[in-house]
Amino acid sequence: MSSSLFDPAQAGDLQLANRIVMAPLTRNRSPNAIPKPITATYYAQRATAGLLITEATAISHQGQGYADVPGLYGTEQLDGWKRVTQAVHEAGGKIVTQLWHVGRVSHDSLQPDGQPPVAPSAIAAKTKTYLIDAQGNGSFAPTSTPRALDLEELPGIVHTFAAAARNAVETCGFDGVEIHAANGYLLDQFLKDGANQRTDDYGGSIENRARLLLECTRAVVDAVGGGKVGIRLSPVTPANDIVDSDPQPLFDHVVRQLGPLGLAYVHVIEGATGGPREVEGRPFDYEALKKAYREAGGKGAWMVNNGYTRELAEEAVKKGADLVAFGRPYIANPDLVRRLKENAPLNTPDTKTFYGGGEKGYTDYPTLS
Ligand code: 8OZ
Repeated sequence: MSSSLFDPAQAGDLQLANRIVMAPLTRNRSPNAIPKPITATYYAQRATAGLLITEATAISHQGQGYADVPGLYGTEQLDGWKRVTQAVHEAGGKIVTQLWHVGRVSHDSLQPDGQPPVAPSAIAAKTKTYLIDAQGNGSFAPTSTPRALDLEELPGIVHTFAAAARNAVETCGFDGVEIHAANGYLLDQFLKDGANQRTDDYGGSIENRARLLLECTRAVVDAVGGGKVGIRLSPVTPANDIVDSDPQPLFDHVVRQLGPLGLAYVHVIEGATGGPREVEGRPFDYEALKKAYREAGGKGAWMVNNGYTRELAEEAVKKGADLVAFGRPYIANPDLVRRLKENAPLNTPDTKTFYGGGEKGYTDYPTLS
């Protein structure tokens, strides 16, 4: 018998009550990178999801690329996250945090000592970041030109991913972590030849471009155990000005290497993040990707994401997806699981309150009575 969206599922060590996942969603409500009590309320309100994935969370100050996003380093930041995991667990939910290094998608003003952001190569992304001024007004600004990381700096990046994972699980009480290797951020920049023009062991061939991602993933697995680790990939998204000339063999290689690591799940953004599920000029075979992962011994849950409706999600699960992540619907519908189950109408998210602000558009969306 095929499964339904509302059936329980296993993802590595994580036993999930259903197959509906809250996708990571950046909300810019954590000044000084510290999650506030209201953030605990926000996630706890959504705890009926099979799994909550937090908004992307910087593994270090250097890994930060937007105003008021949270971090996974420093006592106050970790204390803030402890409040969140406690609230979610009290509400009966499961929560992992997303480990984030933005690479070049940042601004000098957000970096330690106002230095340029770091990247595989000194190529600026034609994209914008989000800044908040001293008066609290938010605005979008072009990202700064990065400097290329020295070869000697890369072990430090690997170490920082692992340290953040340990902080997340051991100190904050998260059920696991998700490595953000999507959407044109640092690990995706190393993967794709539009951003990586290195001539050392981390550039050129597919094996070389995948090296940093795989080293970081293995280090995170060593730190917290593979059954608590997921990874997010976006083979063809144009988000943050990222492109690869030949993504299929690149990502087939990546998942083949991930296969033996015993991961909890692989989270795949199909198409353009938050946009069309097909990207013109960038065809991709996601079934082949899944097959490559399974053939390499990958037993993790296969999580799909991007523009899923109730109908599309049910169909995906029938066809063998294990988990379906919902983004925007989760902003506006804390009780999304119930609404999908009852086929009830969904609240419409207010785009003006996506990034920054307080309770409005965050913790004040109504549930069904
Ligand atoms: C929207 C705004 C800022 C960041 C991503 C972390 O695309 C993000 C993000 C999304 O993965």
